[in-house]
Parts: sequence; structure tokens; C-alpha cells
Amino acid sequence: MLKSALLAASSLALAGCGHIGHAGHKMHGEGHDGHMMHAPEGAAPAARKAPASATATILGAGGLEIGYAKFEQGPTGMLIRMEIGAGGMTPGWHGVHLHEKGDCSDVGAYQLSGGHHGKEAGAHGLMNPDLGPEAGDLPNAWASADGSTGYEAFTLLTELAPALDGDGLSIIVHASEDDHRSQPIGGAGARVACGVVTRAGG
Ligand SMILES: [Cu+2]
Repeated sequence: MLKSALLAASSLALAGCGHIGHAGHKMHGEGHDGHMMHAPEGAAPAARKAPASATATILGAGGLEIGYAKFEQGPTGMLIRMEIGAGGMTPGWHGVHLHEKGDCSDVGAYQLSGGHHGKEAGAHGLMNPDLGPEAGDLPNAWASADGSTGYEAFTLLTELAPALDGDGLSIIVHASEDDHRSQPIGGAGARVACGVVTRAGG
């Protein structure tokens, strides 16, 4: 059974840059004159994120529960794990995004979940050549021949606790795959599953 364990790494290189640069300078500095050099002026180390966790019950197109997702904010990024049971999805790739409102009450349409979290004109897509990506962009999920899905992704594009403030957050699975480039949603099509992201313990 193929499972997707993908890394939303679009900003990983950028976020890791300070550390790599620092280590490189340090080695160079020690070899040269024994002094530890500091990160370049203005390249403050990225702040560690506050831990937080949340869950979502995933509803299918007919409103029945088809799976669940867990969200865990780590020191640098958020880990998302989603499992959908047999029959939950059509086989193949499906676009997955965080949407800007925690509302899946319009079963089947799921338009009340709003647009993408961090929506910005022209900026959708992990592989967008010009702008973005948007904060809610994620790798695709793969559904097996029996319609089940095991998915894990790690994103540096958003932070769980602030994202849950205000209108909340939902996780949406689309009918088709996200090409990670085209606007406004990567050609991912209809919204076929929805889960309201709910802070753990309340
Ligand atoms: Cu979407």
C-alpha cells in the first residue's frame, strides 16, 4: 500500500539557511583565526514556535466521517497526519490545502471553509515560479485502489496556534491533484472532503 510521506519543503532551504550559513562561517572562522564568527548582521535565528496541537474529523462528500487528521506544531514547523479509511476517496492523487475558515457545515460543497489559508492573488502553489506559496498550500495525498489514504506532511508555511485564531481553519481534500503551479487552486477541482481543525483539549 503506497503511502505518501511528503515534505512541504518549499521554504525549508530558506529557513535552514541561517543555520547552514552560521555553521559554515564558524568552521571557516575556527580554521582561520580561531574566532567564532557570528551570523551576518540582520540574519537573526528564526524564532522557535510554541507547541500546539489540534485534530480534525474528516467528512466525505456525503457528510459521513471518513477519517481524521492530527496537527502538531513543532519548534520550526507543523506536522500534519491524515488517515482516510477504505472507500473514503477515489483512487489517485488529491490536492490537500488548509482553508481559511473552520466550517464544514455545507456538506458536499464545503464552500464555507473559505479560500486558502493565506490566500493571495496569483500566489497559489508550492512550485509557483513567481509568487507564493500560500500559507495553506500542502503536498498532494495519494489514495489507494480501495480509496484509503495515509498522509503525512510537514509545513513551514504557517503556524498552528495563530492560524486557529479568528475564523479558525479547515483541511480540505480536493477531487483532483494540485499541480502546485496553476491559479487559483492548482486545478484541484471540487472539494470532496472537509475537516474543521479543532484545538486539542478544547
Ligand atoms: Cu483547497
